[in-house]
Amino acid sequence: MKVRTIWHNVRIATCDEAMTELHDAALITNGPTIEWIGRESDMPRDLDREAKRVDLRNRWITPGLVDCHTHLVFAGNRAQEWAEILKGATYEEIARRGGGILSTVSATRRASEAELFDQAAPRLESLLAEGVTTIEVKSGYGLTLEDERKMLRVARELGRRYPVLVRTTFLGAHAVPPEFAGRADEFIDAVATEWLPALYDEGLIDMVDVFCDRIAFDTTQAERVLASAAKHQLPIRMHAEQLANIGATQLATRMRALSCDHLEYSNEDDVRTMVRAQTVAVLLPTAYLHLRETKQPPIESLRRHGASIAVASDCNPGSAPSASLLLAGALATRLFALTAAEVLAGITRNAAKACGAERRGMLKVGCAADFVVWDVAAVEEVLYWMGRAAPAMVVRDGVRLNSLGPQPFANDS
Ligand code: DI6
Ligand code: FE
Repeated sequence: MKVRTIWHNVRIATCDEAMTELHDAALITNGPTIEWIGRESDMPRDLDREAKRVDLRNRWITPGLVDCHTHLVFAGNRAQEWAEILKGATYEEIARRGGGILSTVSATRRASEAELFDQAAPRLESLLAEGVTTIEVKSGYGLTLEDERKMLRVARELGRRYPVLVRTTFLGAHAVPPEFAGRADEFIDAVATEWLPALYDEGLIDMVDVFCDRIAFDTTQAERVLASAAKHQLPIRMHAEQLANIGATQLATRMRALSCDHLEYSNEDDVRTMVRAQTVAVLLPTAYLHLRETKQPPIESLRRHGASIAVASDCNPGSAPSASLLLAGALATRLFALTAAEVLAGITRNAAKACGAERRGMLKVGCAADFVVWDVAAVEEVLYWMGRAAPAMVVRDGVRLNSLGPQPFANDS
C-alpha cells in the first residue's frame, strides 16, 4: 500500500514555469508522487486519517536539485597538471601534448569497475548532501567499447545503490584515444556505428553527447555520432562553443538537442536557434572559473530571447574539480550575474528538461515527490552562501532520507 504523507506548515518554491511561491502551504505525497499542493487552508478535508503528518515548521522547500551535466565517474585526478597550469601552462597546451582528458583516460582504463565505483561514490555523496536527487552522468574517459561500458555500468550501479535518479549519457566522442591518433574519422565511425548501438542495446545509454570544439571533434564528425543517436531515438546533448565557436550549437539545434552546454563562445544567432528548438542552455560556471575563462556566455541575449537556462556542476577532473551544484549555482550569480530565481530554475526545472528527467525539477501534482527542506528565512539564501548551505531534510520518492549514504533507512516520522 502506498504511504500518504501530509507535509504541512511550509513555504514552497514550486519552480514551475511561473516560479510560484506558496506560503502557509502544504504538500501531500502519495507513495512516490505529489498528490496535492497548495495553501494549507485549502487542503482537502476528506483525507484519510491514516495519513502521516510532518510539520515542517514554516521552512522552505524546493524541488530536489538536478545536476544535469557531470562527468562524475573517473579515476584519479589531475592535481599535478593543475599545479603546472598555476605556473603558466594552459589547458589546451596540456591537452595537445597528450595530457588532459587523455591522462584521465589512462587512469580510468586501469581502474576496475569496483575501483571506479568507489572513487565516484564520495563525489556523489557530496552532491546528495546538498539535496541533489537527479543527476546526469557521462561516459567519455574509457574510449574503448569495454571501458565506456565500464563507466556506464558504474553510473547505473550508483543509481541502484544511492537514493538518486541517474540519467546516463554516452560521450564516446570526448577525445581521440591514442590508438586512433591521427585517425579521428575512423574513431568516430567506431563510436557511431559500433559502440553506440552496442551500449544502447545493453540499456546503458539514456542520451548522447559530443564534445564539438576546436580541440575535439568538428561538426561533420559530431553529426555522424548524433545521427546514430537519432536513429536509436536517443536524446542529444552537445558540449558546444566552450573554447571557440565552430557551429556546434547550430548543428545541435537542427537535430533538436535537449541542451547545448558551456556556450562561452556562442552568439546571438545561436541563442535564437536554441530558443526556437527549445534547447536548454546549460551554463557551467565552475569550469569557466577553473579555466580562468574571461569570455562570458551571452547572458543578456539568453535572457532577452527567453531561453531556458540551466546550471550544472560539470564535476570532472580537468575543468571543474568540484562536486558541488550549490557552488556552481552560487558562482552563476556572481560570475554570470544570473538572479537567484534564474539559478534556482536552472538547478531544478530547466536542469530536468536538459537531461530529459520527466516529472522532476518542479513541485506540481503528478510530479515525483522529490524535494529539499531548507532551514532558511528566504529561499535566495540557498544561493547566497558559497560552500555552506545544507538541507535540513531531503525527501526522495515521498520518503524522508535519514542517510544520504548507500543504504537509506526507512522513514522515521
Ligand atoms: N569539456 C570540459 O570542460 C570537460 N569535457 C569537456 O568536453 C573537461 C574534461 C576533462 O578535462 O577531463
Ligand atoms: Fe562537460
